[in-house]
Amino acid sequence: MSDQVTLFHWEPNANSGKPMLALAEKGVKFDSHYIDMLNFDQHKPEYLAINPQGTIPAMLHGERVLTESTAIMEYVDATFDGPSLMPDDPRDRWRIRWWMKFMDQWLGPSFSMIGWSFFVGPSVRQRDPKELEAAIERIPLPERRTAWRKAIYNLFSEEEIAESQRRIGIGINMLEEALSKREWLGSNQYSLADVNGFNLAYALPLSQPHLSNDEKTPHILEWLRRIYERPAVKATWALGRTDMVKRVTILEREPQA
Ligand SMILES: N[C@@H](CCC(=O)N[C@@H](CS)C(=O)NCC(=O)O)C(=O)O
Repeated sequence: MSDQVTLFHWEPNANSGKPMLALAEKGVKFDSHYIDMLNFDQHKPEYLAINPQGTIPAMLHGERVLTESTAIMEYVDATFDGPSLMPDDPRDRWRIRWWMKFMDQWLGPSFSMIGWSFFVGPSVRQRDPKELEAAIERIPLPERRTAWRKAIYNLFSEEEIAESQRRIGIGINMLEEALSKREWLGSNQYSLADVNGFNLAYALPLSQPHLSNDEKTPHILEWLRRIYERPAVKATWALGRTDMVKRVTILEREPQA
């Protein structure tokens, strides 16, 4: 089997950023294919031939096709040399998987709803309505079709947004508490939980300044800044193209006087 790694990804953010950063942390060279999500590249036949669900990311390793961002990260960590992103201790592994499940299933969708409502929708809304409708019709998964419709036509209800905000508030408190007990999120070493968490939370001080700031959540801020300083993060975020990911520079430390 060829060892070639190809990653189809959008911005280093949420789901795409997870395997991008895991590969960078392991020092794995990969062929990067930027899928412009705002141009609906993920629903074009050439990409559907790789992932018929029309979602990103997807990774090719030789002949293998891998989907699901968190599962791809675990594959990357287990397959390639380089620093381990999963400790050996079963309790640490449990905690890391606990956090990843919590983020992927419960907290992440709330961040996503806010992001789609404030960034994705407004980024495409002004395009030709007929083209947009045709683009929506081409989306393979009904739930993604619904998400696009809500984003484009601004149909997220006040209740939905309020519920997402509520969950983000709870998630921030949980992160702050966990990070006040140990240096990293899931164990005493930097792990997949931190990679996952950074992708979700890197812009918190900008997107939720009233809930996450140096006074209210000092441990979260220090954790984000420490991760931001890693060379793998710098290399990964340099692959971003939109203003959304440029927000990461909020984590730059103030120069010491
Ligand atoms: N559970 C999947 C979710 C993948 C997913 O929904 N990705 C979003 C981007 S963050 C996507 O592909 N959206 C494209 C679309 O909805 O058209 C994973 O973690 O890989």
